Amino acid sequence: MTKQYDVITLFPEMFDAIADSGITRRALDEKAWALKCWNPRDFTSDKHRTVDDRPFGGGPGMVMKAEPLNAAIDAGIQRQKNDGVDKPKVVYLTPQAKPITDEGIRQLCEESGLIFLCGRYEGIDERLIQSRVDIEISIGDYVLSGGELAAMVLIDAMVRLLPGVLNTADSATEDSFSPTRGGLLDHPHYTRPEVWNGLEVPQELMSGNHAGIAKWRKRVAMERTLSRRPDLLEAALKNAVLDQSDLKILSA
Ligand code: 6GU
Repeated sequence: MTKQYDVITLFPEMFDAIADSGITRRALDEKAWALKCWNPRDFTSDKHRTVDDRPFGGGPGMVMKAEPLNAAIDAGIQRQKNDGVDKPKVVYLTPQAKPITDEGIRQLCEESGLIFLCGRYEGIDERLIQSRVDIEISIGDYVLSGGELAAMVLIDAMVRLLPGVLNTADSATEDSFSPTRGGLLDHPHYTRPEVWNGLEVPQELMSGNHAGIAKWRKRVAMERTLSRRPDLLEAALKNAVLDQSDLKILSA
């Protein structure tokens, strides 16, 4: 069924980036997912529509006030209820969390509905997080100006895994990190012309020998993983998705 995603954000127009282009747009048209943004500014009651205030204890920057976010979350939960999602989890995007992995994306993808809470400024009043947030997620060890890009990263990564979103030709089962690829990085890709800028396509790919091509791709994927992400190769061996006979391909 249609995945329901609501987003609490001061910048709803940023989400046009995933709603209006590419695979995520097509999947939205096909109702693989639905998106509704809520602006906490629309849940204020003062003349200036204030969403932030100075931090208790002093210090630089501003903090997002709890109440406008609280009311916006309620609106998202109510909308999901109307569309058949009973208790959507609230996800807070923050660099103060554990960075998500492919496995985390696949778990999140199982939820029928999610509410993404995007912070700006120095952060959000901790009591709102304590009271309303179920999951905190980071997308890596660097700091973004707000949670919006991180929420879009998560939504993009999830939507492409939904059944029927990618055609068989560009199936997600062959992506880097996919468990069906044994936790290896993807192999390189080539298309016409056969020679470009003086560079030839590897002969193995031109042979028409499907077993030979598969073997070449696996070897190059393993070499790439060894040189760029030895940590992934080690994990693949530990999880027994690769074994010593696979390693022999590397030295061959
Ligand atoms: Cl989820 N939010 C922000 N603001 N910065 C980040 C992040 C999230 N993940 C990595 N950096």
